[in-house]
Amino acid sequence: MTDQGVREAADLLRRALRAVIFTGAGMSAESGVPTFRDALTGLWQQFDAQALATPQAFHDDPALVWGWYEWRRTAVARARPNAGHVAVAAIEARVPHAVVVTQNVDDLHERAGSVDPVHLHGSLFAPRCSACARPAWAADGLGEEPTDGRRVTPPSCGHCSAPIRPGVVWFGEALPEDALDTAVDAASSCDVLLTVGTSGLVYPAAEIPQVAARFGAAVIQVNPQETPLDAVTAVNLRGPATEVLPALVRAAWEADDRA
Ligand code: BJW
Ligand code: ZN
Repeated sequence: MTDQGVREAADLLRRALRAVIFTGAGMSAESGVPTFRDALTGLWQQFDAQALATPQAFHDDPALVWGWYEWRRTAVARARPNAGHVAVAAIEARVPHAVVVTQNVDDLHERAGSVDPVHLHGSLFAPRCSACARPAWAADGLGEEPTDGRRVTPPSCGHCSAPIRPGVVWFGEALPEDALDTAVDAASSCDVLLTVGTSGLVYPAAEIPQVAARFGAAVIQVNPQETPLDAVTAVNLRGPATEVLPALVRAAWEADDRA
């Protein structure tokens, strides 16, 4: 991250009437929530995505999949929003029309004060029936919370008795239509799209910054690593979210507040 890059990005944000803040797993990494594809620490380095994050996996071994997601849900419940989440909420509060679009299944944006973030890949906190799709959280209870990745038999739907499944989007599944429509609409009409902590490898979510660029928005990227989104990025801020985002907020607005 360079001072000039931060100043350029801050100018773009300060002038924006409409902004999209598009986030991925790197946003929550410094809260202790692992990313998927980082070398060494990424979930897909340690766990087999095909055996855990597909409809077939849940069909074949519901207790393995449910137990793994309960372990992750418990870990997220113990995590706290970081300074990056707080800065995102501050940007959202400053830009007249701002929307947070996240691929994350945690609730750290909400807990940092973001208003109604769009969850493209669902939520760890919204389980539903695998057959009739009725929400299951309050109605069916969840039993004990495991502290590791052991197998846990999922609860049964109070309405049709089918197993309850995690409310996340697995590989090969369609994204929630409302969420994707809202994200595409916002991306196609924004002045600035700020992408934070995503590898930009998973579709259709990775199209969101590309749509914004195609419709003339300036794309700002916050990521310590290069990504395929570099191709559509106007300002690249290479660094961790907890350092770059607060610096961006300070440069965009806090100097004005002191004047
Ligand atoms: C930091 C940082 C710090 C680290 N600060 N940054 C071939 C080509 C194109 C597409 C396909 C293909 N083969 C299959 C597909 C489709 C597939 C796909 O895209 N696969 C690709 C992997 C190739 N997509 C799907 O299947 C989607 N559905 C679909 O296409 O449906 C079609 C359909 C239509 C109609 C009817 C039916 C079907 C669904 C995708 C669902 C993705 N689900 C997951 C799991 C969610 C549940 C769970 O949590 O378990 O979503 S996979 C995982 O990846 C998760 C994430 O949301 C998603 C994106 O990952 P993200 O957030 O980018 O994380 P990482 O780890 O990849 O990157 C982290 C970044 O952070 C890195 O860049 C770091 O450098 C950075 N970082 N520390 C800032 N401190
Ligand atoms: Zn049901």
